Amino acid sequence: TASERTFIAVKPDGVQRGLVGKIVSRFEERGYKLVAIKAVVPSRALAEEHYADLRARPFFRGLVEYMTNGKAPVVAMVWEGKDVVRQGRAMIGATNPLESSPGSIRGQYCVSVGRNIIHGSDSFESATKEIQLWFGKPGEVIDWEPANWVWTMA
Ligand code: YYY
Ligand code: MG
Repeated sequence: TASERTFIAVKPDGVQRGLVGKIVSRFEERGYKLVAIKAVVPSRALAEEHYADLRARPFFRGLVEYMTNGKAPVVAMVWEGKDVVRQGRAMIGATNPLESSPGSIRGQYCVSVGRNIIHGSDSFESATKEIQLWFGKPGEVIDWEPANWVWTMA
């Protein structure tokens, strides 16, 4: 599998609960490369576009409200490496934390589907769309080579 990129975001509940560092560490320690990161209170338009496929669901309004109300920012990131879209989803765990395996991020740190602390792109196509949406300005995603990359990627 060639190196690819995915969009990962710590949601406001994860930021409020002080879990940003632990989540970043998991991706770093696995061997992924951080190529973009920022704290942002998304506009309603951004949150609605991000979750556009869920527009008709009953929880949509509440989801957008909680993502955008500014009680804490979202920490938006782009991670790069082998199979990172699929591996990122596996590391995050099932949407409902009560179904997430205990070793996953949701399985370790949360219990409520409406406060499941983290987002990860569900496909290569979603990742491409989400990276453009959250980090669309030139220079926001940074190409760089970790000194130990060859030891991780060989
Ligand atoms: O990709 P993932 O976050 O695992 O789940 P989605 O089905 O894309 O739903 C996005 C988001 O919506 C989920 O992380 C929590 C929220 N949500 C909810 O509040 N209640 C549900 N029954 C399903 C999803
Ligand atoms: Mg999703």
